[in-house]
Parts: sequence; structure tokens; C-alpha cells
Amino acid sequence: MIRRIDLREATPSIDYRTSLPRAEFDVEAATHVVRPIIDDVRERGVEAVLDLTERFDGVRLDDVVVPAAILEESLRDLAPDVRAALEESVRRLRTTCEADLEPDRVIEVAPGAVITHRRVPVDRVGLYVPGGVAPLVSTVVMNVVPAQAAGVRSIALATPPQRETGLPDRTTLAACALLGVDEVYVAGGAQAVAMLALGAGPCRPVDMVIGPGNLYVTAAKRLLRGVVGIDSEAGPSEIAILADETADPVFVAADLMTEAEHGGTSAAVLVTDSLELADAVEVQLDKQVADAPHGQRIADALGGPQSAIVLVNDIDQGLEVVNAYASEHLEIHTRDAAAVAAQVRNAGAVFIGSYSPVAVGDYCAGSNHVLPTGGCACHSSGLSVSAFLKEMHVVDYSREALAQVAAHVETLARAEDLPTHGAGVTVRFQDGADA
Ligand code: HSO
Repeated sequence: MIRRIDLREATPSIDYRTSLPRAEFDVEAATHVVRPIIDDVRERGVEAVLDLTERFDGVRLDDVVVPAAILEESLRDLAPDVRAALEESVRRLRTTCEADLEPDRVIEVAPGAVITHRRVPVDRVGLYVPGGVAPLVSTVVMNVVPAQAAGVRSIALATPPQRETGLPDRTTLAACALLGVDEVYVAGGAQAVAMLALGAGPCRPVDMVIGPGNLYVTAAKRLLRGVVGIDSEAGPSEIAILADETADPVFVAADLMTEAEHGGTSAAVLVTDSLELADAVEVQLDKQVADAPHGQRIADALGGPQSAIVLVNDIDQGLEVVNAYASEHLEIHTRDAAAVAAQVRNAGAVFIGSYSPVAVGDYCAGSNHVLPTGGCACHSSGLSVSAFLKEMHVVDYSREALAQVAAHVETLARAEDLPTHGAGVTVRFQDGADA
């Protein structure tokens, strides 16, 4: 079901990034499909959104707004165990987000010359929550909580309709109500991203669009980046596990399957120096996939070219492989797992030992599940409050402090042949200028 890649004989000069392929996710190709959709929303506004909803979601709506009464009703009808789980998820994530908030930094670079790094929240954020294979209610929590903690004043959320009701998934709506998000639109796909970014009908344009989605949603975010800020481009889910012979094959198989459950393009990669573990995990995968309710899509993901059991000589080589792969999620099931985890440089999130499974990170760990995919963990971070904070530099110099540096400013202005820049300082110290 899952292929093997044997790197035990690899030459030292090998580039491990090319030994582990990723699933096809051609965002650039999708931009050709998405560009006319964005243009349509730009030109015809909400009418275009309603027409595109009919075309892609199969329902004709009169309005894109989800009424407040529906949001309240969805929360009232929410099963108590789901509500309790969502509340705990919110509580834990809020705790880490609030701990992340830092006061402004005030730096005196010379006497009377003060620079303040002020962190200012983005004013208005648009969150896209997909319907797709599964209603990602936890995605509401993972995006809204850090935005609120950062101080974002206005959050608009868009999520697609269900064909039968013309309304979004009820649990998603309940999560919105629970978090106090009251501006919710029923719209999906690229047209929803365009509506948030450009504004349409009742939806005012946002400053930043966040949230996961399929290829077309991602292509829309790529095309609209610059008009708005975006969080990241979310690709198919990934898990890598670095394990030695001390790992429990039952747990390892279960965790490979966790992310594979998102669909056939998800990646599940086990990197191990133990042939016995590799064999035992394969046996477990056969057994557990057969029992899994979504066994087919899990099997598709495990059988795809993006998933593999990778054999290495030792954990040091394994670390080189996982650092090159830069997985969205990385679990460490080895002796001294914390020490091994400390050597990880590239991963969206790292899960240490047998009792930190990726599943707790997806829902309730207190960490964020919006993480860089497709190898982007080598340069990007998961979502956190800082994604919603702009750092504004505030310059506050006294007359004396400016006098001290005036000659340098004038010299550099002359060196660039921008004398008027220099004059902006000189004018303040000429005879007759206010002292
Ligand atoms: N694993 C997904 C997030 C998620 N999992 C939502 C379950 N629900 C991407 O990291």
C-alpha cells in the first residue's frame, strides 16, 4: 500500500529534497481558471458571487449574508460535547496566543533619539472556511482566536453553502457564534476569496484574507496577494514521522493515517532506521486502514507517490531527511525524542514522543494547526498572533539628537544626489530657524 524509499546507500552529496516527491498541486495552472472569476466579482459584485455560487455549488441564493438568527440557532442546537470540545480548544489556543503578545519595544539609539517598534493589528480580516471533504470547524478556532488575540477589530467569514439547505455547515456556524464572529457570508471557492478581498454587496473589502482551501481558493489568494495580505498558501496536508526501533508501530500507523484522512493528495512519510519497525508499521497500516471509516481516501493518500516509508542508516541521517523535507507536521518517536526534536530546523510543528500525536495538534493542543506545507516550513511559520500584527516604527528625536546626526544625513543625501533630502535637516538649524 505504501512504497519504500531506501536511502541507506545514498551518496553524501544527495539532495534529499528531490528524493521525496510531493503531490501535484499546480497553483499556477489554476490561476488561469480563477482570473476570470475574480474579474467577474470585481465587475459585477455580489451578483457575480450569487451566479458563481449557482454554477459551482448548485444552489441559487438571494443573498450572501447568513442571518444573525441562524448563527444563534446553530449555537443553541450545538451538541453539548462538541461545544465543550470547542471551548477547550479555544481556551488552550487563547492561552498560548495571549502569552505571545509582547509590549511595544522602545529603543534609545542615542541620547534623545528614540525608536519605538509598535505592533498594530490589521484592521479587518476575511477568513475562508472550506466545506469540501469535511467541514473544518476547528479551522474557525485556529484562525479566529489568534486574530482576536492580536486585536483585529473586524472579522468577516465566508464558507460555502450545502446543496440541500443553501446554508453553510451548522457546526461551522455555531463555532462562529461561539467566538463572536457575526459577519458570516455564504459563499465558497475563488468567488468567496474575491468577495472578501475586493468587497461585494454587503461585504466590505478586508485587509487580509486567511484560511485554507482547494487549489482554486489558493490560486485566488495568490492572484489577490498585494491587493490584500494573505496568511500562506495551504497545500495538501502532510505528516512525517522520524522513528527508531523504540517506536510503537500501532501509534505510528495511526498517526500516518490521521493526515492521510484529509484526502488522496495528503502525504504520510515515515523515516526510520529500523527495518523491523517499517515492517510492523506496514502490517498495522493494512489492519487499521481496513477498519477506518474513510479507508478509501486514506489508502489513496498512502498509495500516492507523495507517501513513503524511507529507510535510513541512523537517526542523524533521518534528521537530514526530515529537515530537507520540511514537513507541515513532524512527529519524533525515538529514544531521547526531545533531544532529537531540538535538532529539527524545518517543520511547521514538531510533536515529541508517543503522547503528542498530530491529532491533538489538529484540535486541542494549544498550538495552531495552520502550518506551512509543500516544503515552505524551511522559510515560513505557522499561524500565530504575529501574522495579524504589523510592526510600525515610530521615530521620536529631540532637537539635540537631530543636531548630533544632521551632518551624516546631509552627507548621505549629497552622496545620493538628493540634496533636498539633506535640506530637510539643514533647514532646521539655519539662522532664524526655531530653537
Ligand atoms: N490537519 C489539517 C487541519 C485539520 N485537521 C483540521 C483536522 N481538521 C491541516 O493541518
